[in-house]
Amino acid sequence: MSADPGQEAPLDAAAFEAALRARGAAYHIHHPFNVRMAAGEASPAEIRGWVANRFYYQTSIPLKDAAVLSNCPDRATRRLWIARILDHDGVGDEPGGIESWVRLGEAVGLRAEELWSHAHVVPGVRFAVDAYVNFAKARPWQESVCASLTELFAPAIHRQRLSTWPQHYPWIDADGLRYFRDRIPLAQRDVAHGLTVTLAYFRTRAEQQRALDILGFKLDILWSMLDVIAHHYPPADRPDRA
Ligand code: AHQ
Repeated sequence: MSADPGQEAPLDAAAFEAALRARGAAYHIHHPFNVRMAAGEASPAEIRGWVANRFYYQTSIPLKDAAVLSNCPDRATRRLWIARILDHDGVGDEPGGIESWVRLGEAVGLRAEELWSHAHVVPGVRFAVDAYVNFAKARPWQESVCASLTELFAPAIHRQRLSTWPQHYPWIDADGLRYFRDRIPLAQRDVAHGLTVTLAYFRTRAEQQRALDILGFKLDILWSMLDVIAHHYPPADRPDRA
């Protein structure tokens, strides 16, 4: 007779972390749009659509992280978390990741003002990204930290782009891929902090399930962004695809 689910013993730290990592099976590296992009089957229009829509996500990350800071009374955490904003917005002579994404946009044939206008952002992407920012505004800061743990799986997708794009998309200047290269160590640093917070905050089995559900929510955000991008930018060989 299994114990009452509400009375189940919590997972130990290793098992809890393993459960979080197992959610990687739903990461957007496995989305058909990304699989096609990594296989060299994306058209220039699809690549440009993806870059322009992801730019809305990238420029929203500092807003999301500022929302986390605004909910966090712990100075030591804020001193660590603020680096995430500076990594994207830049600081001093460092232009930051958003500028690198503008370089990526120019490398795929988009003008900087086109990116900043967000004119290409499709409604479903705006909806999904805004849901993430609003989650961070409304929920306890530890829940937003947990949501950021989709970056557990991000180094793999950045490495995939760095290894496949030059081969499949030689028309894209390699300098445009700088964001992917620079993000890998930053993602690893951020995930180390995020895991520490998450493993410490979600203690009971029910709380650990909440953490897994939060990660699932953020995985759905990334997955649904590719759903709507794929819908809006059908492959050149299937212009009729609904
Ligand atoms: O470039 C990305 C980034 O800066 C972040 C911050 C983090 C968060 O706070 O949710 N998530 C994230 C991600 C970035 N890039 C995505 C990609 O596919 O290039 C992956 C995404 C993530 O894994 O959550």
